[in-house]
Amino acid sequence: MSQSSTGPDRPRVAVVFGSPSDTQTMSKAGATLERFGVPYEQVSLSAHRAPRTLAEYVGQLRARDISVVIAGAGLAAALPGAVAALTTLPVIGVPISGGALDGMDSMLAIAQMPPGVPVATVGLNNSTNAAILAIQILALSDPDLSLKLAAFKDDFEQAAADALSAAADAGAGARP
Ligand code: C2R
Repeated sequence: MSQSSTGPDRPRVAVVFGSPSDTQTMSKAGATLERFGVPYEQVSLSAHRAPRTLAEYVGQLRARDISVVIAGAGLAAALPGAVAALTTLPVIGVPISGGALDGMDSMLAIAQMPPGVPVATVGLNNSTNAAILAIQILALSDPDLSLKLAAFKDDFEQAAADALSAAADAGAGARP
């Protein structure tokens, strides 16, 4: 298990992934959490390879005031489901591409959880969306984060409006 966390504040989100080889894909979650000023920790820990260590780690999350777990894994991705089996915290799963089936295996393994043990599954390699969803969950009881999310969504509207008016200007300029 390798573990790191950001800054002096207590982490609110745990970003867990099955192998150090997943680090690059999962780093977008960390970058997004940092952008919103959400402290997090990052842990490489496999359910298949180290089940007892995983159980011990997950068992302590709630007492450590972690609120959401983001879990990424490729291939026969047991990790997100195993985390969800071990905690009542919300778990967001990130399927990771690679291997003979290029992520179809991990996508189905993470999404197709049995009733009673949900894992909120985002798109293949989309750890950015996992972080946004984690932030949306935290924002339910954090007005500052809620404001930051509203500004983030407004940026999309502004970019679309800017693109529309640029296209209209270019069209007007092209007329004879
Ligand atoms: P290695 O590169 O370490 O061989 O891992 C990892 O998430 C990674 O994408 C290859 C792939 O195996 C995945 N893995 C899992 C689990 N442990 C490792 N899906 C697990 O416990 O679910």
